Amino acid sequence: MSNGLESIIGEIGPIQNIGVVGMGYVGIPAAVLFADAPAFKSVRGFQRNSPSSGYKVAMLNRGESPLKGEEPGLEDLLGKVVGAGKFRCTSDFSEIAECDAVTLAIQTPFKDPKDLIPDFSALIEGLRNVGRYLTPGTLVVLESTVTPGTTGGMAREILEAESGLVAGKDFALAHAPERVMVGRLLRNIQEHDRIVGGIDDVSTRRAMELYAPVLTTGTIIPMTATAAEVTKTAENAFRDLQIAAVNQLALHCEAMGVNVYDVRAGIDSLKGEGITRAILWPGAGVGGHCLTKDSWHLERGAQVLGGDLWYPHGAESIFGVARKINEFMPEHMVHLTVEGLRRVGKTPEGANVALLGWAFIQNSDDTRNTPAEPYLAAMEEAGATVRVHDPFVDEYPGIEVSRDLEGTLAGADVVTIFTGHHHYVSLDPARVKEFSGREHPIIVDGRNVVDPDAFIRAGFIYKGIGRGDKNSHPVR
Ligand code: SAJ
Repeated sequence: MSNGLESIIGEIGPIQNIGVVGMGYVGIPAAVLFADAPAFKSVRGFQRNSPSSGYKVAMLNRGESPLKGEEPGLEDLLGKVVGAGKFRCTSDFSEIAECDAVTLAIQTPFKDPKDLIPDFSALIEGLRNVGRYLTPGTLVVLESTVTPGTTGGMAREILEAESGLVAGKDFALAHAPERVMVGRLLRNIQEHDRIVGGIDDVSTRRAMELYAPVLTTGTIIPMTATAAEVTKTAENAFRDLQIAAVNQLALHCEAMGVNVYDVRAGIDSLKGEGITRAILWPGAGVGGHCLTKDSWHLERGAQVLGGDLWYPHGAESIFGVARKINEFMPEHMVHLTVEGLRRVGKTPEGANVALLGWAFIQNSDDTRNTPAEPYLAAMEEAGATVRVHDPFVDEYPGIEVSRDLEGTLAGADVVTIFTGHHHYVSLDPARVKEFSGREHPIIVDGRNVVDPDAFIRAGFIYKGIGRGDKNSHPVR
């Protein structure tokens, strides 16, 4: 089947012109790195001209990045490749016909984790737009995280139906999952090893040709498309599991009156001899676009590809249970808040809560699936007034996010820290108390960023995730 494709690709020659569909946290850094590689002639960024994100086309063509958080090197590199005429953004998908390789970096959220139903609507639209203008010999790569079986299944079917071409015979198809984190997007693409999985060997080799020029210390790890899909979903499911394990430990440490961070340091000290006790950090919850859904993609893949499973799976699998524990942590933050208020004879009813940190991860503007949202909803449900502060986040649907820390702290009965932004590490208890105006304000630390003793000395009621050693301190 591949010889035909091999000869078509041989006639086209080395990959010169690339298309990247989806100008977001994954697509933008990938596109500028392809454009900066001497091996490639031109890169087009494809972005739908939608009300919510159409503005990105003009912004990118001015050499400006629409991503707000701190992204070292991205703005400069974007300016460079736009200035050199190697990168251009467009909403005209007919230009796909001029590309030798096209990557898709489009969100793949879950519609209903309970029934394991993903929302592939945006991905399907992207695949249709590519399929409509696909030409023989083109390589198509899915960078989005997908349910195992999607590349060789749904994606292939849509591309073939739209193009009239056959995958593996007329065009190449592969999965090369993104492995980026906000705050270090460029570095992650260059330095992490790249998993590349084609639906056949010719597709794998063509995809390796695409990614090799953008890697610095990273190397390419070739495998099948399905193995690549499992690798990506599983590496996030494992991370979620590791976080759930330390969150469970933190809950136990609170119950036993122990400091989880002492325990963590102790466990973490067992190193060397190939021993890795990779223990992560407990906290107020797990957010973002990845860990909150990739376990469900993995579980769905096992069911779709595996048929009738006789062993614990889905919500009963260890990955399902881990999701449950990590989703519980914002609820536990509510519990700590109510406990703190009870210590000064108050209830949430009528209480003022200053919620610090709306982004799902420190020093970023990324608010996807922020664990702060269920906390806010529960506190408001209980009759509290919640004001939100975040130094990076401009706006969020239905929530007023303020950059005015003092204004947010004014009159607060409770100060709750949800994100470990560096701004909160230097919170001064005396100043915070001054703004709160309460004799015994409550501080609930969901990321272990403040010094409990300093706040307790200043008359605060302190509550912290995993701080069993401090959570019942005498009131000063
Ligand atoms: N978190 C903890 N404790 C920890 C680490 C993280 O509570 O020890 C929380 C964070 O606060 C955040 C959430 O988990 O709310 C996710 O944090 P993250 O550091 O995992 O950030 P992501 O989701 O952007 O990045 C993950 C990474 N996956 C792995 O490391 C296996 C990244 O490499 C992936 O590229 C990314 O998912 C993705 O896009 O899939």
